Amino acid sequence: MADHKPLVGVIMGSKSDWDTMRSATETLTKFGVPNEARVLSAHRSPALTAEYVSSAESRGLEVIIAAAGGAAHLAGVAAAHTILPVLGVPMESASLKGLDSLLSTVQMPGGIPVGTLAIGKPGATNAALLAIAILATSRPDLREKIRAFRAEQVEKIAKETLA
Ligand code: RP5
Repeated sequence: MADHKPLVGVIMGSKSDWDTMRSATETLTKFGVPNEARVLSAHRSPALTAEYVSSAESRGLEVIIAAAGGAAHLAGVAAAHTILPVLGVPMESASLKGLDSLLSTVQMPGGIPVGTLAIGKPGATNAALLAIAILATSRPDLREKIRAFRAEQVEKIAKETLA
């Protein structure tokens, strides 16, 4: 993409989420989608989080991906501060394996939506793919890249052999 201003903001509650959330930024970058990643906590840095999300639209971001674990409020808080689509990724947690994160992220009250993906890396990757699909509604070049990616998956499966 000619313009390198970030289109997708990937935020996460802790640096400990980064190992998982790399999958989101790597996927976005693979599709040539400019992105930025930040640690922002709904609980530990609420004002910074509100400031980042409130200014996201005016800075040119079109989608926000928000990852958090445990009492995972980041995606919901982000959605409360912007009309941009917010995709939530529940992080796998040590005590409850991410079920806590999943329920905290997915159970939004009617009126403020968060599109919630799967727990952990599959969710991080799919959040990026969904963000790309959202951007692709008005970008034919991205639509072609999604088609090519889907075709690659078919080709890979078709070639599988079992010993
Ligand atoms: C959440 O608490 C973060 O998103 C992370 O998944 C979890 C644990 O954070 P750390 O204690 O590892 O910083 O806010």
